[in-house]
Amino acid sequence: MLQSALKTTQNFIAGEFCSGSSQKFFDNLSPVDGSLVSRVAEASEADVDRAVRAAHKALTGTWNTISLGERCDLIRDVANEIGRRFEDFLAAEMADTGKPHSLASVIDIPRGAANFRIFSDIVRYASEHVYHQETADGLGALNYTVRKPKGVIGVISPWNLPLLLMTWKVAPALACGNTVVAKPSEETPSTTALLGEVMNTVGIPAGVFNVVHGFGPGSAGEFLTKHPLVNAITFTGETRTGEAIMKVAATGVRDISSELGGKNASLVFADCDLDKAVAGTVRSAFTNTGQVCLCTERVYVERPIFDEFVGRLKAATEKLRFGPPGEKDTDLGPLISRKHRDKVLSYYRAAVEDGATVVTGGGVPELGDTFGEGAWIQPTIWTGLREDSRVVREEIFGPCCHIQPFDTEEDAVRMANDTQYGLAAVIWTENLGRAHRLAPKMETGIVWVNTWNLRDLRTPFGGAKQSGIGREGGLHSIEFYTETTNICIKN
Ligand code: NAD
Ligand code: 6OD
Repeated sequence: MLQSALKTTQNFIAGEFCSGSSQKFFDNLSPVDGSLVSRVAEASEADVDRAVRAAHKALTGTWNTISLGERCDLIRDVANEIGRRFEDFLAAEMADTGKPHSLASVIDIPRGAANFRIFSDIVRYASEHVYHQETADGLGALNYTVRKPKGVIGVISPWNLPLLLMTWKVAPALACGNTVVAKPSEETPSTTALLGEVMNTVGIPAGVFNVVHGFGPGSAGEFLTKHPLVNAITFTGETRTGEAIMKVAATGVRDISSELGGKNASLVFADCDLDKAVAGTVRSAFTNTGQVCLCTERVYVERPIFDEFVGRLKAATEKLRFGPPGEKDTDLGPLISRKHRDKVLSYYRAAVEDGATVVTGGGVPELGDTFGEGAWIQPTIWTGLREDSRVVREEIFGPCCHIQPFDTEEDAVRMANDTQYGLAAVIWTENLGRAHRLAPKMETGIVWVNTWNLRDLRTPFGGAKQSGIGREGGLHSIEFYTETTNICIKN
C-alpha cells in the first residue's frame, strides 16, 4: 500500500511504511479551516533506534559499493520522480501548510526537485585538492585529499518550506554517500513521507533514507539527536532549539550544521527605484505569510522618502488577497497553526502597548465561517516603535514589519546590525558605489541588493551570530556532508 493512499502518515523505516511500535498517532490539522489532514504515526524511541540502525547498516551495504556515478544517477532519478509526481507533492504541501498554489507550485515543489538535480551534478563533478610539497631532500611529496561520507546524518527540519528545506539537506547528504534519518516538522509531515515512496520507486536501497515522525523534546527529535549511531546532525529551526540540539550533539563530539532564526533588515535609500523597493518589500515581508527565515521584519527608510514609502507599502499590502491554496489568485494563506497565530498576535498586541502606529492590519481578517477554524491573520505594518521594543528585537515569524526612518548611511548600518541575529539583509539603492560600500558591512550571511530571495543553489547559505553555524549550498554542503582525509605520498 502506498503511503499516499492512506489517511494516516506513516514512518518510513528500512524501505517500509509502518505505524510505529507504540501505535500512537497525532493529528495533522489544516491551517485553512482546522479540518483533519491526516493522523500521523508518532515514532517511539524504539522506532527511531530501528531507523538509525537501518541507516547504519545501509551505509556499508550497496549504497557505498555502487559507483559515484550510479549513486548520482539515482539522486537525479529522485528529482525526475518528484517532477513526475508534481501534483501529489503540491497537494500534500498545500494541505499541510495552506500556502498558495502560486507559491508551492513555483518555489516549494520545483525547488524540492532541483535540490536533488543540482547536488547530483555538484557531487558527481566535484574536484579534490592537490598540494605539491617541497622537502629537504629535494624530491618532494604529493598531498591530495579524498572525501568520504560522514555516516548516518540526522536531518531535522521546520514547517515553513517543508519539502524545500528537507531536500536541501537530504539531497547533498545522500549524494555524498551518507544515509539519512529525517524528522520533518510535526506540522508538515506529508511531503517527507511522500519522499519515501519516491526513494522506493527509483530504487534507492532500503535503509538509505528513513523518516520518523514526532515532536522535539521527549519525542522523535530528541531520540534522533541523542542516538549514538547518528554521526552528524543538520538542523533548521528556531535558535533556542538549535542551542538545545548543540548540547546533545556535544556528546560524542558530533558535527552540527544549524540554520536558525532571523530578524532581517532592509535598508531603503532615497536613491532607490521606489517601485522596485516597494514591490520587493511586499515580497520580502509577506511571502508565505511572513514565514520564511529570510523575511524582512525591520525596514529602515531614508527620511526624505519615508512618508511616501510607508504610504505606498500600505497601499500595496492592502491589495494582497487572502484565499484557500487552490485558488489561483490567492496571495496570502494562513499561518501554520492556531498556536503560531497566538504567538504572532501576542506581538501585534505588544506593538500597540509599546505605542506603535498601526499603518495597516493588526488583527485577524473576517473571512466567514468556512475559514473560522483556520489560522488567518492580517499582514501588518507598524511605525513609531523604539528600537528596544520587543517587536523590533525578537523574531516574530509572521506577516509584519516595523518601518523606521534614518538620516545617514552610518545610522542605517548601525540599526540594521543592532541585533542578535545575522541571517539576511536587503539594500535598495541605485548607487552602485553605495551598494559595494555597505554590503560587506552587513553582519549577515546573505546580502541582497535590489532583490530578495534570489537563490543560486551553488552559493553559500547560512547565518552569522545567532542565526546559525556553518554554510550549506553547493560545495559548502559537500564540506559538511563529507569527512576529508589528506594523503601525503613522499616521492
Ligand atoms: P522549531 O525549532 O520549533 O522546530 C524545528 C524542528 O525541530 C521540528 O522538526 C521540531 O519538531 C524539532 N525540534 C524541536 N525541538 C527539538 C529538540 N529539542 N530536539 C530535536 N528536535 C527538536 O522551528 P519551527 O517553529 O518549526 O520553524 C520556525 C523557525 O525556523 C523560525 O525560527 C525560523 O527562522 C527558523 N528557520 C530558519 C531557517 C534558516 O535557514 N536559517 C529556515 C527556515 C526556518
Ligand atoms: O532557498 C533555500 O535554499 C533556503 N535554504 C531557504 C530558506 C528559507 C528559510 O525559511
